[in-house]
Amino acid sequence: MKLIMSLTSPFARKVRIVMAEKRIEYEPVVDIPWDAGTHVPDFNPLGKVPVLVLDDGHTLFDSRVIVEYLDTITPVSRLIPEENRPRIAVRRWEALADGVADAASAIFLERKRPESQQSREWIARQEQKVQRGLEVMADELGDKNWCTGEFFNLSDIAVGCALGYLDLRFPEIEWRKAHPVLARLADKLSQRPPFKDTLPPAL
Ligand code: GSF
Repeated sequence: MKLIMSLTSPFARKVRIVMAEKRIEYEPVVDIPWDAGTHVPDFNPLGKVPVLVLDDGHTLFDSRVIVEYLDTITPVSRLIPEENRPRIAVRRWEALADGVADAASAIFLERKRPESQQSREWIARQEQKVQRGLEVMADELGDKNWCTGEFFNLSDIAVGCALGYLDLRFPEIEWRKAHPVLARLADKLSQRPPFKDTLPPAL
């Protein structure tokens, strides 16, 4: 199996952590979607990473579909509950975390444009999504050990990747100070080897 990825993508990191937690072997293929010679569109018409390329050539995207597939191919470390209500709760956490990462990624992209072409309104709109998302994450985590309660699962991986992406791209957003419960979770996650081994390279 090949994972087409970038070292900074929070969505690719989520997949890489799932693979490590479930002991799934894969070949990483770094391909930056914005590079002139990228081959990402040949594997994903949406031109986004991550993309999982199976041994028979079949491709899977986006990261949510990839992690759902990975959780089904081996019983090692189940990360998505099978029962309906707990499963939906985990997927909703993943949607919230991925949405924060999406909004942060949109700000990062907008800031790559020439200053005169950047939309203040657009950036402000995305910043509000990030802030509201962080508030809801902190509120719903509360003093629980993990996002959905007593067990570590995909929701914690998704939240950890979104928070790590904010650290990478927006150190000025002091989410640890604003939300100590998120800082506690992030510190616990950062001790896990899959998180240590996928830390984005310091820019
Ligand atoms: C989002 C992937 C994505 O935005 C998923 O896999 O969950 N819903 C998708 N990837 C970015 C890189 S990064 O911000 O993670 C990407 O590949 N952008 C290239 C582009 O052309 O937007």
